[in-house]
Amino acid sequence: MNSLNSAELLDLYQRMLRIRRIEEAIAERYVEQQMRCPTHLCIGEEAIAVGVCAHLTNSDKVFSNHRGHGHYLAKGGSLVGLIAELYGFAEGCCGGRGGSMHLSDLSAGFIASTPIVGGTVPVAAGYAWGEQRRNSKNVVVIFFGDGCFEEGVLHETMNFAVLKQLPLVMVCENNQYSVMTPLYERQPARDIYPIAAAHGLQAVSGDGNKVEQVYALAENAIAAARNGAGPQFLELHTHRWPEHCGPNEDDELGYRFPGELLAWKQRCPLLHTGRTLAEAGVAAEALLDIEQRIGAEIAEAFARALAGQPPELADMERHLYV
Ligand SMILES: Cc1ncc(C[n+]2csc(CCOP(=O)(O)OP(=O)(O)O)c2C)c(N)n1
Ligand SMILES: [Mg+2]
Repeated sequence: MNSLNSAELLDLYQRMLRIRRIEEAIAERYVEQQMRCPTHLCIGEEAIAVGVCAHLTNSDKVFSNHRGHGHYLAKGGSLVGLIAELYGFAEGCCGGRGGSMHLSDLSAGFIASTPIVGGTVPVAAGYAWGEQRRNSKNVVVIFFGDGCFEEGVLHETMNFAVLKQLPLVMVCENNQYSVMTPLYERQPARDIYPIAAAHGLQAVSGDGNKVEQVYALAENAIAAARNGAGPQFLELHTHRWPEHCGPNEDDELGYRFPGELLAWKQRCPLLHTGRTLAEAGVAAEALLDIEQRIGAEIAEAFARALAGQPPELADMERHLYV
């Protein structure tokens, strides 16, 4: 179980399960057509957000992309703030103006997510430069996908981050797909992380569905970035279960190999960690108890969020620069 004891692993399990159940609840409610923003769920990929963010303090910073709910929750973002944001209510973390793909919660150190692929990457590097210039010891983490690795700005950012030895941890969630196009139709057959290493980042890869592996790799990377060793790169292999955008599964569309989704479901991060916990002697009741507490928390969060209101028309020009 690496350096994690059962209590620590149980805590990571609880965090992953919470994200899974929240995403499932969003999917269930999404079909009611009251959440009017495009929504990219991270079901199947929870271990990465949790294993990385477990090492971050409140003053460390996270940037994310279109698939950001898990990153936001793992960094300590408000659940009611997230749900209200999806409904477009003023109580949302962005005042109901952002929706699923534009989350921000400065009090949680979750600076921004945006759906422009690669859009937050240079901003995260700029933020890391600011932290460095302030001698803050804070680390900035940027989450992005394998598709984002094809954006020129990602490579410009890696170059600059190495030049300045920024306290930046770049986390590539390699789920093998950009929308419906598989990696092998977009990139030559090779790993991604050696290209980051060629830019001069310290780069490693691992199984993004094994939270203990993510935790161990992230522990090293975050400590190194914090201690002035320069930017770090993690390529973590995983798979998204639902359709690219929306609440459903889409395996019938046939862009995955037959059986591919099923094979990834058998590699479910929760199943894996649940098994490890059982082997370590953690009682099934402990997991059931967690399940019940999460269920109650989500029900209450939806009730609180749904009591919200859309932003006032009179506030329309607030938060604008000009
Ligand atoms: C610059 C840009 N190009 C294209 C798109 C359309 N788009 C939205 S998400 C996405 C897939 C990104 O894939 P990846 O980075 O691997 O993230 P994943 O969805 O797999 O988590 C694309 C192409 C976009 N939003 N921005
Ligand atoms: Mg992808």
